Amino acid sequence: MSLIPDIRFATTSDEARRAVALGYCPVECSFGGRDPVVDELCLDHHGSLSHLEPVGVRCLRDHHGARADDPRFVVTGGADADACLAIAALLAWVTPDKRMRRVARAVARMDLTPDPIDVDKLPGQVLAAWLELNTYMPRELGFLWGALLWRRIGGHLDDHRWFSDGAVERRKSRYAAAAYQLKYMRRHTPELVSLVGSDGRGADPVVFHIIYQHAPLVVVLSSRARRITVGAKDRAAAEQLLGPGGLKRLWSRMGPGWGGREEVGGSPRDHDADLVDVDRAVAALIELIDEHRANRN
Ligand SMILES: [Mn+2]
Repeated sequence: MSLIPDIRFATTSDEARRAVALGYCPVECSFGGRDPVVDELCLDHHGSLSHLEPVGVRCLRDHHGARADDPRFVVTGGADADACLAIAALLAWVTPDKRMRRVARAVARMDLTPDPIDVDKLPGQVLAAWLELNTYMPRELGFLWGALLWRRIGGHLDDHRWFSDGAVERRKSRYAAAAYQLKYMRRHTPELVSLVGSDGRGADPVVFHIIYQHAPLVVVLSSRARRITVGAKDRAAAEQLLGPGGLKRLWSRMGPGWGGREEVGGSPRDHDADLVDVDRAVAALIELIDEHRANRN
């Protein structure tokens, strides 16, 4: 017997803080440039907390079942694999065994850098299945669905064929769809392309995998998640094109809430990104490339 969680979606940090004061557990509640809203579990890894690991892997290891008796959460932004796994682990909806911990580490890696190869190597194709079956429904529904998916999939690591066969087939067709999306790719410089996909799944790791065969720097708008991801093929490529710090130079130029690592990151979680943001990121990258080139000469 388990309770249906009470998930609140906050659109401002004040709203999130009010929920926390009532006892709701904040999971990845970052708003723009301000410090993330956290409680004693400290479940964020953005802004001033970017030194911490992603939240899913920490909840499974350190806080398993911590909110099983009080299933109230406050969230914001998109319902990604990391945030939803954190909620599922806090509810003890997944078992913290060796294989699930391995899945959680892969979720963490994927949260920090798109890596489609790892997804396919995981036990039972569970992360691949989660990514295929997640809906990214808006607001609290997305998080509820995502956490339920982890519960269903995570509880069936031994008996996974019912979903993994379907997931593998869908992934294959997604590679084909991603290749097709290249016709929407715009080239800005020899090193930089952008992609605003037709079906709104632009930020699919599969897409990055394919794009890096064409250019080392990419700006992608996922209209489904309403977020921009800026990626470099690897850290060396980012620093060669943009200078020491790589894309960190871009985050500071784009303004509050933009952030990430040297080779990958993107737009604020609480902001619905659009084409204007894509153009701004592209313009800033071209400037940075030119500046770094001028400095070297
Ligand atoms: Mn995360």
